[in-house]
Amino acid sequence: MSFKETVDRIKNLKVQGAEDVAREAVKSLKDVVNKSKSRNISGILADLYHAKNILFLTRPTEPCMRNSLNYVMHDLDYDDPVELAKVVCLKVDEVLERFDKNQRIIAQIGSKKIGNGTVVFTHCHSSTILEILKEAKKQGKKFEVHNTETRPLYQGRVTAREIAKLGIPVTHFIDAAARFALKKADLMLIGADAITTEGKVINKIGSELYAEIANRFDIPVYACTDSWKFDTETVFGYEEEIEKRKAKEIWKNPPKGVTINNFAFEKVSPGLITGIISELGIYKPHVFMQEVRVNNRWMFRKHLF
Ligand code: RUB
Repeated sequence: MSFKETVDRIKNLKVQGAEDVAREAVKSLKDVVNKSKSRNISGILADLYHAKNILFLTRPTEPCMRNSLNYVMHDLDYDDPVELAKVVCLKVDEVLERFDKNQRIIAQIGSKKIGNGTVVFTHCHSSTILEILKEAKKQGKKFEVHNTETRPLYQGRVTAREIAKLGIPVTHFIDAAARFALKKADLMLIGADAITTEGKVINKIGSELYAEIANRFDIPVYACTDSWKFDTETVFGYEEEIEKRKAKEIWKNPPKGVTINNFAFEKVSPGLITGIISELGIYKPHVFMQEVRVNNRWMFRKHLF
């Protein structure tokens, strides 16, 4: 797929979910480096940086994409253009393999929270949650899932379809019925798009509302995520931007005088989160952040920003 096609697919939400967005974005760097018309290192690097900046703007609330691109682009200190292209492609493959490996680890850890008879509540569509459910099913556990439709774009339908395909019983609720869905649940599992330095987890709009309800019913809330969702820029004062999408996703022709607010995500306060399940283990948000720092020192080099 060409770089331009990738940018369009991410912008037009043909690809969704933080990790899939990051995967596609990072893969497109291969296209950039292989098709670069520049003959020297500085020209190729300029093409790569230009591509990175375009990708950054496709979806503002996606630090996993930013971290993945930064990983490929850091320490590209080569004299030979052929060698540079080779290293970029190798690093892209490394990032993709890392995502696969980490999802398997998160699935192993997360599936331990699911037992026979557990009712899991989830919202939106997260590839990470799907891997956890798949793993629990593979282990022979008999459990069911409650999920919400996730207006306005109905990613919850994608989730329900995939869960049903796995042979796991799933009951689908409209968003406003989430209290009913949660009342009978034992566990709330959500994905994450971003985690800030204050330990806030940013996920699909509705996530904090449902976490508040879960807390009221004493239902544990776990955010399940690759550690690369951590937004290092928040350490240096940047306020994670919440993506605001087009009004027409909610209402095509609203009457004059009606303002529509279409925030795609919301911040879940750390106090509502029982734990963050990542490839590093299960930690409270503030401990998670320390673990991310220790395990990903390259991420915190200020020159990347
Ligand atoms: C998707 C969403 C998902 C996270 C995590 O929102 O909120 O829960 O991205 O997904 P959108 P994953 O559909 O707007 O991208 O676990 O696959 O990274």
